[in-house]
Amino acid sequence: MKLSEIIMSRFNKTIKDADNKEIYQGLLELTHKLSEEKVKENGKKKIYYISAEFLIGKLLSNNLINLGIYDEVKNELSENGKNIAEIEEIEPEPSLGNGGLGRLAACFLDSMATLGLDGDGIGLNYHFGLFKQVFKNNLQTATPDPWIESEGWLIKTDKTYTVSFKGRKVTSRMYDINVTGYDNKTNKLHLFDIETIDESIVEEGIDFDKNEIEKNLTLFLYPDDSDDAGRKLRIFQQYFMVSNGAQLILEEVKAKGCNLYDLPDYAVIQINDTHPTMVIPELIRLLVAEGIEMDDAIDIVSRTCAYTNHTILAEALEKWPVSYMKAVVPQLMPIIEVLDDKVRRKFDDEKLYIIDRDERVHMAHIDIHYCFSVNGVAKLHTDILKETELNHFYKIYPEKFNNKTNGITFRRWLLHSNPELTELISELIGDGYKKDASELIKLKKFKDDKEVLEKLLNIKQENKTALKNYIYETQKIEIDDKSIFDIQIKRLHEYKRQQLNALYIINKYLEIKEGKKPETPITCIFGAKAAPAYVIAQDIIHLILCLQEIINNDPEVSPYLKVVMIENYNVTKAEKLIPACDISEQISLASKEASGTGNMKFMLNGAVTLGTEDGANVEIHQLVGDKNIYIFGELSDVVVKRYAEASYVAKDYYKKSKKLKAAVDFITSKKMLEVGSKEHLERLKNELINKDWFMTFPDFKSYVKTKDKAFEDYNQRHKWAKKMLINIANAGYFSSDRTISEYNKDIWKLK
Ligand code: 26V
Repeated sequence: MKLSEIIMSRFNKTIKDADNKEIYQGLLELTHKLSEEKVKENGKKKIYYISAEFLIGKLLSNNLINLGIYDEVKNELSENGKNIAEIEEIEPEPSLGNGGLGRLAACFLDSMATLGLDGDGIGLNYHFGLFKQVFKNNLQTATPDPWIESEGWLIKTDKTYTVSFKGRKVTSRMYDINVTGYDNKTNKLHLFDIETIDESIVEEGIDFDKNEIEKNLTLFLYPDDSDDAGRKLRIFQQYFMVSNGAQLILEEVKAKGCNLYDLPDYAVIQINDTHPTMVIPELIRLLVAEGIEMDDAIDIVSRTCAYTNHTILAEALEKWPVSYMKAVVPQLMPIIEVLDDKVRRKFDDEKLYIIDRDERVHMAHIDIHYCFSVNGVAKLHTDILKETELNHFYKIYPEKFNNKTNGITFRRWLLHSNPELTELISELIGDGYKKDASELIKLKKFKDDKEVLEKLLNIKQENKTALKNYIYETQKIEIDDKSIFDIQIKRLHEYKRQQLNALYIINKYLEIKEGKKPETPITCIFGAKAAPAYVIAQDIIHLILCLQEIINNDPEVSPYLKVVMIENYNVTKAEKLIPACDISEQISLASKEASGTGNMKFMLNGAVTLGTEDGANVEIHQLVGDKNIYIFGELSDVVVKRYAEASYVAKDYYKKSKKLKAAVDFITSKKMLEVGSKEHLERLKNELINKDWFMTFPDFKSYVKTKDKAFEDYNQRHKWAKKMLINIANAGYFSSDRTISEYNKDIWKLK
């Protein structure tokens, strides 16, 4: 089947005469057909990856690459005067995730299909995704982010299930998205939806009536949970996801002839963070309904489910009040009580209980007691789980704990997003690295090859120019493509410390004002969405937007320093930002970033990391060595100790350091108040001086020093290019193919 034939039969036109939209639809049809031909199952056991988020990004190019027809299609289009990049623009990006957790799930699906594993995703079909970020008056506002079109990647299936909540039943419908592996099979991402959804109930911004479950259940990912109705809605969503998932899984294994006692031989369920935890009691409930004894059902499910922890932040570990559970899913409570009772009979340590004395259900505790595997997502993170956060669990179940350092799919984050670099690498070491990423290490032999280093610098420069143009087109901000591109793109959260980066920028601004100019101009780029109800995160965005306005419009400073806050940061924008980056900001407070995956994407694209010894930065540091990374800040054991002793007093640092004080005071300076809101800026400043919970002040000095050193080193272009090359050469370890092979070898054990 050829594209020209599809377009002729659909529109009665040649490619030349068809418009971009028609070509896009033709490509959709072609891709659907080719990927559907590769749907197959290899064995009896399947891995089901259940996740509230799947941040899949646009799929067209990725699918064409994985199906091996990208170049052919691109050439055919260009012979007919069409540009594939313009056609890619037509595709809407689904915002079915928040950050790393959701993007990881998408990379994992790609790797499972690429490795030929039978592995399907199970999630929800949110009509408006997370939200679309729009800046107004230097503040973030949120609007719906629709992505579902009459023709797109979603395939409506004929599968429907009944899901019961207290006092009501709803009917679901399963939609599928094909997940094409690279030169391999096709798997499925199953997204469940409700038949009675009503998009029209969304009013101002992203507000809607939270009580009308039949109409609102799959409108948004992470609906506002600042009130009771919002929190209950999250439980409705989670149960809807897992109940559909559990029914699908049981149906599939039965169709394969599974006796339900043998479920673990047919299915393994990976629980991605705690959002899908209710799959455990739900499956137990369904097995009991099939006539299996409760104790046996618990045993079967415990041998089927595995749990991944993605954070040590206490506020992110879900604890649902028993009263909410009873109000939404009363059928699960008796089972959860049995699960808790078993724990209480075995252990007399309260910290291990599932239901605590405040009558809250600790979702992670259900996972740890009733899964056969518990994994962290980077070496340091798993060590902290074992030694500190989950130490009391590790002591009783040492055999369950294991590490699986995260990874990224190189198909999207190199082949698709950086074709020029891909071509250079292939020219130097052949194509083998596309299937076996560890081959990238072969690049090391070019570390002193001037010609290769020159080519690397040229590719980076081209990508920077492309980004400069993109930023101008989309946000009308002019930047200098000869400046250093320093980039921090990730969810907005205090622990990730965008505020530390902002303090550096203020410090640099004040220095330039005093006449101390950087040798090479600097462009500081941010991209981040903040949860609408997260007040301090909103204030930090406000700070960055105000700095953008002040600095970019200051004729004295702007030739040397610019600030850009990318609006509505998403996967598509990341694909343009990452290949253009010189310095990758990974500056979380040590111990708090479980892994990070942006750090890996930047490294693979030849950016040099400026970071703390946190998450996977530690592993990057080990691989590239001291000379090829900029490390600063307190170490995680110091941080953990400070929290334990509650010994940190922000004000002491503020009083002691003149530079720090000047930077913090600038937040509420006259200049800032001219462009910003007093309420937001004062609140942020007070928060920093009186609390600074994520300890930016103790790291300020070493951050400034290390960052300045990086900017200085950047000027030695060949030395810098060597750092770039060594980063790329060592990135192979962070392929999600490696991560998924480890999951399979140690946890899933599919043949
Ligand atoms: C969730 C929430 C939700 C409620 C508001 C506060 C809050 C704070 C943090 C989180 C984190 C949820 C878990 C998560 O997204 N973890 C990320 O997982 C990535 C993939 O493993 C990992 O690379 C990131 O380091 C980790 O933050």
